[in-house]
Amino acid sequence: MSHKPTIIGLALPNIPWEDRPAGCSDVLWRSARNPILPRNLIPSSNSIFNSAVVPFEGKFAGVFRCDDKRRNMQLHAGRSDDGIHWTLKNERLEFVQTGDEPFEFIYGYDPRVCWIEDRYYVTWCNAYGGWPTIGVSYTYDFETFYQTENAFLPYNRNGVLFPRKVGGRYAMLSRPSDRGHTPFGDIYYSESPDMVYWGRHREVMRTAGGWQSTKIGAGPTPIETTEGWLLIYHGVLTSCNGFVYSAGAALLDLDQPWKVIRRTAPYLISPQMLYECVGDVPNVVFPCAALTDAATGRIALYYGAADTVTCLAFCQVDELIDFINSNSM
Ligand code: BMA
Repeated sequence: MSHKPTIIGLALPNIPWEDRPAGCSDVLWRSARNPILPRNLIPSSNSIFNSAVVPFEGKFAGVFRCDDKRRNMQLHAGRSDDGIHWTLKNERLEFVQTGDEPFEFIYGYDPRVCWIEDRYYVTWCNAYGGWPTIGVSYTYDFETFYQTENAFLPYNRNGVLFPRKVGGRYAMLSRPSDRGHTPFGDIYYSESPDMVYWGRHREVMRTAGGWQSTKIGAGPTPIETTEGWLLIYHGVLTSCNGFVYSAGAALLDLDQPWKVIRRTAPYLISPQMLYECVGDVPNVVFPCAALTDAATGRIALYYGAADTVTCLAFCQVDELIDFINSNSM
């Protein structure tokens, strides 16, 4: 490659950051402060994980998956000055209904937050009549959240928006699934002219060997780079002790994101630290958000660990893209 791959986007000088520890040769390295959100940060929470954060008014805001002490899956809004220390509302997020048929909130989990044009969109796994599909809402201030139409019919999970229109239309990745703990799953691409009607569905990628052999699902909002959309995604292996959730990365074509340029054969991160291996669901790393600084190429990746706590890891975009190129399937 003749030039250094870079992020196409805004600078974020206050991105949370720690240099790669001495002696570490991994392309993605964990924060020494993990887990950054403990499971009991707010009185109502049993666990806080698989959560999404974005830059907001010079600081940070986010939507967090907090399972409550009844073990119901809830979404909570949060704020932070530095992306590390968070203040979460103890009460779950309530949606203002915008449609003619108000949606009852039954459960919500695995939120993603994505700035598009003039607002922050929140997508999540939303129960419609009790079955999972992709909920859609938007907010301007992380105080009031307006719920719109679900993107798809049940059963679907891991709905992840692109941060700008592609070919003149909004774009979303998702993972059609089933009513249970889905033992299959591939990543698909869909387009919408208006964020209500979704179609022109395209297959992006299927399961592959090893860590990504049972199912795969998009993670954070795709990151626009000079080499394509950088997609960090989770992959699941079925071991004799159950599912193991790891994460890898792919590069998707900028104009036709359903076309995979390359994708990693090895994982970038798998459950290895105690807080990833021990918790309510052992052996899970589940990325849902990434902060990026286009000026330095720094990426801060937020991921849930063991369905219990929220963690942070770091990488440099040029090193990650070199890794994808030299470890491609
Ligand atoms: C998936 C989702 C995730 C969770 C994972 C492991 O189906 O429910 O929220 O992290 O299972 O339990």
